[in-house]
Amino acid sequence: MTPGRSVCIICVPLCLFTAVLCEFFSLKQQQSQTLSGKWTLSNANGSLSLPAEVPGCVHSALQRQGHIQDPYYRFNDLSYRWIAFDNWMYTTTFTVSTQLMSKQKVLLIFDGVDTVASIHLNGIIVGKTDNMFRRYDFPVRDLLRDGENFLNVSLLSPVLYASERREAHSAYRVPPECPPDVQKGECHVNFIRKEQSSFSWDWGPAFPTMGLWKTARLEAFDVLRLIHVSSVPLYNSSVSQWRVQVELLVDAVRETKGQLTLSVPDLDSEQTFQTQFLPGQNKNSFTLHINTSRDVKLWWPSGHGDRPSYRLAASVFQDNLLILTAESKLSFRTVELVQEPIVGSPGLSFYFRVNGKPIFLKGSNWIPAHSFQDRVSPAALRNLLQSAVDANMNALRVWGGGVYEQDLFYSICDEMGIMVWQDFMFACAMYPTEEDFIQTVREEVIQQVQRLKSHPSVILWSGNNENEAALATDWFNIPASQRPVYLKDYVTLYVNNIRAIVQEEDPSRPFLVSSPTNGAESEQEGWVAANPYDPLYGDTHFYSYILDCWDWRTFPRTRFASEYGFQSWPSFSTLQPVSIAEDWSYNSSFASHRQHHENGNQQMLLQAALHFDLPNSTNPVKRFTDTLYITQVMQAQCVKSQTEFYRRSRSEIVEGKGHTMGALYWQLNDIWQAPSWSSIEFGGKWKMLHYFAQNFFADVLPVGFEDDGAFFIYAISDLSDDLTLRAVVNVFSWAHLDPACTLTSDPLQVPRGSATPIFKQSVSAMLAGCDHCTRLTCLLTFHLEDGSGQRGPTNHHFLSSPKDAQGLQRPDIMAKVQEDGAGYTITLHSAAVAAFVWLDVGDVPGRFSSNGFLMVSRNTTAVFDAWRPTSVTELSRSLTVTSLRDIY
Ligand code: BMA
Repeated sequence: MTPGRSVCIICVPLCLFTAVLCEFFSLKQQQSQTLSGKWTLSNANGSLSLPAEVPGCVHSALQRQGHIQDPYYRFNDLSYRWIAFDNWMYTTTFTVSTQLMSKQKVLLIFDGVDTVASIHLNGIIVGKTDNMFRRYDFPVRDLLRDGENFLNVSLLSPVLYASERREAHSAYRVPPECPPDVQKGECHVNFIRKEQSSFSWDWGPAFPTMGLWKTARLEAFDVLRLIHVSSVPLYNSSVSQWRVQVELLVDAVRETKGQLTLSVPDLDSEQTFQTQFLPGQNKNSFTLHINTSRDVKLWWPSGHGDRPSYRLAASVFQDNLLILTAESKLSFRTVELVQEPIVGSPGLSFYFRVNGKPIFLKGSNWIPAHSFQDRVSPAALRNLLQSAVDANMNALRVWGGGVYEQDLFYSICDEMGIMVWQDFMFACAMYPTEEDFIQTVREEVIQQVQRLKSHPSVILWSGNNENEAALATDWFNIPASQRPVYLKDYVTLYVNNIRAIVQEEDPSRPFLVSSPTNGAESEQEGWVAANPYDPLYGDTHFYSYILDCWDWRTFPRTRFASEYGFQSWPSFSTLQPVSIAEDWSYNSSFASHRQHHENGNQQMLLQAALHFDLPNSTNPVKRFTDTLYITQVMQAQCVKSQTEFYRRSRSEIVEGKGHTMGALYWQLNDIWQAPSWSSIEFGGKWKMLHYFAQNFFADVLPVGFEDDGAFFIYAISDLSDDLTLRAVVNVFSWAHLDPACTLTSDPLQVPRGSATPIFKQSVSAMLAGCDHCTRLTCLLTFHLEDGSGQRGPTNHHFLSSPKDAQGLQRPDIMAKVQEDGAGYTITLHSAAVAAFVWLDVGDVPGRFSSNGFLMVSRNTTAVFDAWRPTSVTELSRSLTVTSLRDIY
């Protein structure tokens, strides 16, 4: 029995189990005082002075106080450019208790300063900041006084700062200097450690924010302060045992010896360690061995099992007194990134094995949910992540041009089983490597890895977005003679610093230097491969807006597709609050202002026109809304065809290529109301693509395609058990609502985790067997079934472009909304085959059970899940139904 236990025999067990008592112990020696809340904000010449919230930013404060309109309204991003060219000061006053003042050490802590600031307390400088991704703490005990204390944070214009840093870097340029004109952005963002997309991106506006974007507080203590506790489980397969690497980050005022007990009560595991906390040495690591006769329950990604967690408790005693307690949530899982030779193929595999099981990653890429992070509500965050899992995604890549997301993001991913591919925040650029830049990045990386490494959802660290590709394929016209300079900088930053830190801080998960990369092969080639897009190695990003997206031959048969996509416009109800009538045309200056990708608006129509008739209504607003609709149809169908190609390439090697094990399309969410690659609009409304994703990411899915005159179906299964399935194909005529004929395959075993060819017929033979069917008059639907009925969704295959189809009629769909126990049911009655049937209830927030579907029966229903109270009357009034034949 430990001495601490004998004295504190009642308190200790209680303390371990109740938050309240734990606080009691820490309160005795540690005091915290929030400095969040109302501050005053003023600009450089004092012409503006206003109340401002902390956490928050200058733009949000200006809007809340009525100094500016909604920054997202129309062209306001241009009108409000001045904000980020000014310097701003946040000030507050506060008093502190004598109790707090009497502590040995008092720290002023900022969890996030955006970005370049000098901080003064009672007129004396306490420190400077230059990195929005770091937490800062400054000792202030001797500067505090009785009565009022004055604290101010002076922020430099991030735009001017970035440009000064660029000027100072005179030896060679660090491209790109500026974003493309079409982005209407600011320059030199790579010189400032700040959300890179805040200076504009090809889907987002330039709002270079400034502010205290996370909480601020004072922390006072006499002996020790716990900064952070993390726990990383590691599995030793040779002895089938787990151990947990526990790290206590502790700030010690003086050398403090004690006895630490670590325990995981539900696994009967407990160990005691002698500890010695030293000033200036925060990190204290311990290994707890899990010796239990009980099964350690594993954390699994969504679709593959449960997500149990355990409670890890830590307590430190000194001279019979409890001096520190901490708790951490602990989930057990292993993750490996497998890069090994494949039989019958040159190159290397590239897939994730979680708990020993190869897992196909299905999902998309995450960008910041708002230009102003203070406006990302917990509810909005949860809604987006729920939308991801509800579309059968199991993975998201937190892309390197945004922010390391807030804690809640990762907690929700832990809970929902969303695997996170975590980039470090560097994107599409070269970066400087001066000593102070490297130092601030080092601190950023240490802090972020320490913060996030306990989350089982995080499965990979990745150094940057596309910077290997930018160097390898010379995006920035770097003269050959200067290339070694940039290569050296690249290796310095991502390999010698970031990679080295991650390997030191977190041995539990793989690290990739870039995305796309050839992984192990890139390393062989000195970290920058000749062709980082090589489909035989690593991951790829692939975009083509010109090639026909219905033709799977245009897609790279990659090992892992971490980015691909097509743009579309959001719906009218999303655009309406930020626009006026004169903006509602595809050729308006508003429509081109919101498009940040060169020729994006034309590309969407050109791609759509390959297969669809374009809107031609004489009513300008209808023509505009029909155009928004057709861009969504195009995007949904393109991403479907590409994703299905990747999923069916899972088990095959064709000409050395294949074994694809991931499909993460670009991009999940939007930052504002504008055209983009997203499947979810700003505000949470699902685009047609997101409804399609529900199907194309389903665990069991039939994928149909044509090759050399034959129609094939592959049965895809992500399940853990083998299935016996057969494929059923229905041939429909565009002109009739009843199937023209039906074909069925023999039952076949579909192994777990596979893509198995299950059906093959020559198209001409299929059509010949079906009355009056030609490629132009008929289309196919198909599904899989076993003895118990249909497995997975019904899919479709067009035998010609719908624009060439013969017999497609106006369906005159009638819709009726009813309320019942399940919510609001919409019953549709159609007079004809209808494609891409789209239900829209305008600005009533919520989503349908399915949407954008093909109607080959007279009647169908969809359920609307409303996100706020509504009524049959409101929904009936708001509901519009559009299908392909209604727009021309
Ligand atoms: C990718 C991304 C982003 C970009 C997207 C669409 O390469 O990494 O930089 O927004 O393409 O162009």
